[in-house]
Amino acid sequence: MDVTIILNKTDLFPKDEMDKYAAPWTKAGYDIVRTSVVSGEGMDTLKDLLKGNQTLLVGASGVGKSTVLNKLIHDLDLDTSAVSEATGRGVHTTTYTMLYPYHEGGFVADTPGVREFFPVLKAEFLKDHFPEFIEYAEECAFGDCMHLEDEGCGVREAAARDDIHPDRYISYKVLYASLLEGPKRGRLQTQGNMGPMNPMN
Ligand SMILES: Nc1nc2c(ncn2[C@@H]2O[C@H](COP(=O)(O)OP(=O)(O)O)[C@@H](O)[C@H]2O)c(=O)[nH]1
Ligand SMILES: [Mg+2]
Ligand SMILES: [Zn+2]
Repeated sequence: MDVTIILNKTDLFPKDEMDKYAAPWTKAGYDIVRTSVVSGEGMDTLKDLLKGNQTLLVGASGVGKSTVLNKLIHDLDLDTSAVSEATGRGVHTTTYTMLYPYHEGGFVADTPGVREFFPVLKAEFLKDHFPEFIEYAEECAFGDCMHLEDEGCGVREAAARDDIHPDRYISYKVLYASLLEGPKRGRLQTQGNMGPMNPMN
């Protein structure tokens, strides 16, 4: 599965602000595409990404997922709505996940936005989802190092030297702690069926 990070609404922010915002993922080696439905920036790149692939668009409510798809796919007319002035957050306009055929080949799914992100996975496997940690993990004193506060942790040292973006290392530790704690009530309801097969149990 290939991951591309899309930074939409570039028309609303100065470039240096976007650069600063993107820095943790740029440094981690992710592909980043900057887009704007208003200026048209990045739309051709997005089309190339969709072509022939099965794509899932994921992101917070209000970031523009449905608007972007309306622009890219002929005759598509998904509902969109302005970010709430009262809360500054997106409104959950899209309420279900739906797969649309892309006219140049492939499929793309629009998804309801998320207000909170909670991966369903065991804490011990979280490190495998931070690809830039791998080369530094080889320097950890212990093979089963979880890259927390241990002495002799290559990942922790790399973050202290800025070889790993410190924000990514902080994200890792915050996510790790929340995975140990498990989902909070209320979050559970957004996770679908948390049956006995679920790794969180
Ligand atoms: N300025 C600007 N507004 C955008 C852009 N893309 C989407 N929007 C607006 O952002 C709001 C939320 O869009 P929507 O597609 O409903 O977001 P979704 O919840 O991610 O599907 C709408 O008012 C859109 O018109 C963009 O590139 N630039
Ligand atoms: Mg939507
Ligand atoms: Zn380590």
